[in-house]
Amino acid sequence: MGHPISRRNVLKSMAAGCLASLSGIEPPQTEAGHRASPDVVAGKMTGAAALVAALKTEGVPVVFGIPGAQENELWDEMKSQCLPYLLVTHEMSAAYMADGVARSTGRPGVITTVPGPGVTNSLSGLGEARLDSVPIVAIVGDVARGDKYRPFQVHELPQVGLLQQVCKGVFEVSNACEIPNAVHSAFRMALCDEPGPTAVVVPYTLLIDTCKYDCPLPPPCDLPFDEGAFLCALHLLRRPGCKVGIYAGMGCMDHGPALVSVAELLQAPVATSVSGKGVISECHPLAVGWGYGPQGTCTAEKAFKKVDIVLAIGVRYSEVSTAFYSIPQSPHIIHVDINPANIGRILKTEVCVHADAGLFLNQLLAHADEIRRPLNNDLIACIRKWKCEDACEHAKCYARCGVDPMAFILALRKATCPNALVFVDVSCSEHWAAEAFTVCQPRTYFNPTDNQAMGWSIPAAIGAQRVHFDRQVVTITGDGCCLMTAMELSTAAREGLPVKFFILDDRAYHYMQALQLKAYRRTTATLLAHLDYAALAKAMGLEYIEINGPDGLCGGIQAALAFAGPVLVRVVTDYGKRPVRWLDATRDRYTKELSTEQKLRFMARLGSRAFDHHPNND
Ligand SMILES: Cc1ncc(C[n+]2csc(CCOP(=O)(O)OP(=O)(O)O)c2C)c(N)n1
Ligand SMILES: [Mg+2]
Repeated sequence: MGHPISRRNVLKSMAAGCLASLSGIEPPQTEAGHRASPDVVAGKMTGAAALVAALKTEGVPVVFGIPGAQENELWDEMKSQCLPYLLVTHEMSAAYMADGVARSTGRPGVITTVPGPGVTNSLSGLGEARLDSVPIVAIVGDVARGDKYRPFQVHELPQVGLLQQVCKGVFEVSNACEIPNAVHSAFRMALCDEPGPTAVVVPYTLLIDTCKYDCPLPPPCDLPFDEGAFLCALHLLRRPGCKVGIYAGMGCMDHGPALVSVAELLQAPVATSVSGKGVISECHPLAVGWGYGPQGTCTAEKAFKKVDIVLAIGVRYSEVSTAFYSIPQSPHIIHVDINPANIGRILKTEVCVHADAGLFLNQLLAHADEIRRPLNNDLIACIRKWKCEDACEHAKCYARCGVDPMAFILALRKATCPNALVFVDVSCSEHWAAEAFTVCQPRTYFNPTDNQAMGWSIPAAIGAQRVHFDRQVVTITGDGCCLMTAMELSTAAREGLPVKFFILDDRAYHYMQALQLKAYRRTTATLLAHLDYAALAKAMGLEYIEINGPDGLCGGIQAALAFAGPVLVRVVTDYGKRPVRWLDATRDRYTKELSTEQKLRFMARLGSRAFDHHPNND
């Protein structure tokens, strides 16, 4: 699948003289007459030119955002220096797009916003990146500060203070000469230790100031490795007869081969967090799927019941990943993470190792002979059997009319390439997909896990498609989520980005209904508009396909994937009474923590509504 070059894009490129750089000719000079060499910002130029040159030295593939009065100098300079940009419809989406770039490449995604509403609009996306450890760099314009400051300027909010609430670090520039180093610092901080979002705040007046620069790229950051704690972990893992289970998270994403070798050495089942899906192929005989408690796959839960030591690497035991902390306490836990603040916070942990996951795994491999276990054919046979049982469970149909969501998830997996990029939104389907969508390659399965920002998948998929022109990119999005970011469909159409947007339409927030019905025996504020999706697709400029029931399921998916451009696919969905393991586990744990008085009040309320045959729903 080639990236379509639209006439508009060609004109845009010609205007910028970009065709020359596309064809391998030297990059053009900036207006100040200076070249941005690959790893240094050098020479006399404006603050805007230096900012763009710094972004180029960082290898930024594209910047997402919306221009504004304070940012026009920057946008003009991006065009002059052929730094690709992508106009969005809302800054929240810009941050989600940058998130899609970052998760799929491992490099920071970049946005630029105006001060005030541009900043506040972007906060949901930056917040998701913060809680999910995703590197994003936000280049934020500010009103005039310092001696240029005047009261009552437009967009004069406390940008720095707002951003500090969700970013790992905010770099406030007070002199144009500081701009490239501020950008480099923001990139380093976004990537180093536990990744996350950072921001560079530049008063607009500095973009037109001129300075003489000589700012080389700083060296990559050091990786932590606590040797003493590693030796304690090694000591525990050497214990003869001890059965180990590995729980691997996003921190292992770029260390898959080492992780697999360690798992094979230890003959350890490997469970992942949701954001860790793909660190080991889920087809590997030792891979047991996501989670290892009552919330994850049944296979993982069963496999980890036999485990004495859990080796948790590059993973957090967050509320979402543990289903309200319902994950069981194992006899021994070794917890390895690049961020010491993540280690041993939720479960009783015997060995806390502050280390980079890759360094830790490679050190274990250097001690292979000390930890090697004999091939455990019994375990491998059990895992195979449990996976078959899970597959039988997933194949059950709960839908009475329309498409069963699990049937859709399984059919989508079957029809897509192993390296397809799959963006799963905050809907009931996220839990079914976490269990049943088999992921075989790293950085191919994405879900906004710990901020659970609805609507994330549509922009995130667009962002990823922008930097992976030749990959299949699909979303699994609920109709409620779609309503949050649907305007961005027009961006995909405008840019010719061939994302396949699968919208599971049940005309409701099923997730909320599932929660509310059990607790209140009625639903409140869960019914959605009956949208004309064909008209929506037409208005946005997308191809449209409708899948009404099981008969059209495979054909509809294949037709969408075969289409060269972006497609909106309405999947008429019936959730029926399909259970959600994650919800059940969360509910059980939550209920256990209620006081007796609270439990009695809940029971009394349920009892009083038990005989109400016409509940006051919605
Ligand atoms: C921004 C935001 N608002 C509200 C919520 C709470 N919430 C979580 S899932 C959900 C409903 C999702 O609806 P839909 O996309 O239709 O998926 P379905 O539940 O039907 O599977 C809501 C309201 C949230 N996570 N994020
Ligand atoms: Mg819905």
